[in-house]
Amino acid sequence: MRGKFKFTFGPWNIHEGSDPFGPMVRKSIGFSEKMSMYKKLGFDGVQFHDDDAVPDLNNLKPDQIIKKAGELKNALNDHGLSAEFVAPRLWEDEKTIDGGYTSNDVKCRDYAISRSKRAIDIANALGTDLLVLWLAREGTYIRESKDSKVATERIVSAINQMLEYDLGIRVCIEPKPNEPMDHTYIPTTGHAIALAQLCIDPARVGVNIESAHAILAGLDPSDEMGYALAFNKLWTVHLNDQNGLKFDQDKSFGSVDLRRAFNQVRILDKHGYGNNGEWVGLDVKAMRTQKLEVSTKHLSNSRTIFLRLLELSRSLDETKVDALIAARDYEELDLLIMNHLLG
Ligand code: XUL
Ligand code: MN
Repeated sequence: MRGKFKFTFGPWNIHEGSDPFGPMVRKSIGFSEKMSMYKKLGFDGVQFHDDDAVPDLNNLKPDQIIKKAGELKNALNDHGLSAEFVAPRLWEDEKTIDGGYTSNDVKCRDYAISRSKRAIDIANALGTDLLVLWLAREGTYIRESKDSKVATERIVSAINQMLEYDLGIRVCIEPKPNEPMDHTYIPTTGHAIALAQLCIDPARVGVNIESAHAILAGLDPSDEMGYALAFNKLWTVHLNDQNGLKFDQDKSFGSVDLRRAFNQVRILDKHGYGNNGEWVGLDVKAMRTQKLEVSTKHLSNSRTIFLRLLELSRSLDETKVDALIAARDYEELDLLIMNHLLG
């Protein structure tokens, strides 16, 4: 079965270019202007952090949050766009300095859970059943500051409270091994899928695999995807690229390692990704050097590369591949793939 591909990105993927060492270099673009850019760039869906959808939500009551999210839903409809997921942003507030669900302070843990419930309310108002958890600060700078068994149990308990709060919500963990933390508790797809088994309804806990995060863990993103597909748990992806073990770069898809990108497209297509409504999400950032007028090219380029790699994947002579596998001639298979990629 072939895949079916439609694309999303988040408003944070059109950004001002600030980094830890320097300020913004491009002016901010408001969300309503961004909304009008999606279709032109070839995208049909929007990924949201809770406060991308409802700014200043900490100062609003739950019913006010739902009302504002409802207004946003109407605006999305006007643009012909869907909401793919909502992710509680549990890494900026002062109450999440030491983590959200794994914070050592019970008041901060309660805040993280209540904020996650607000994110679920927003997801419902926006018409999506997907909640993404990037567990940004659920880890440590020094091992002694938290107990990893207790932390794991606290993440499970938090997810259980979300599953109980809304019997229709699906929770999608986005693993990442480090940054901002030295080590996080759910660094890989395997950790996330195993964690799902500890939850009260494992069938409603899946993964969002980000290419760069897998690479930062020293793993191959396409193998991570295949693993999640074997568990029917690949519910979304964050495609991008990453040049080795350093800060999370969110480079355009395929821009570092075309073959690695090809293999991600190939595994998704071979196993019918998208036929159950899954989206191809991008999590890419424009280079800081990019001028404002051309600061969305990383998005359209990533989509273009995905589609070009899809053509290559579909035009690969699978009979030859099978014959070389049967002959165990992987050197020739290597050359076949490289020649195919070189065109
Ligand atoms: C962080 C990251 C986040 C999530 C969304 O590395 O990838 O942008 O994807 O919360
Ligand atoms: Mn991501």
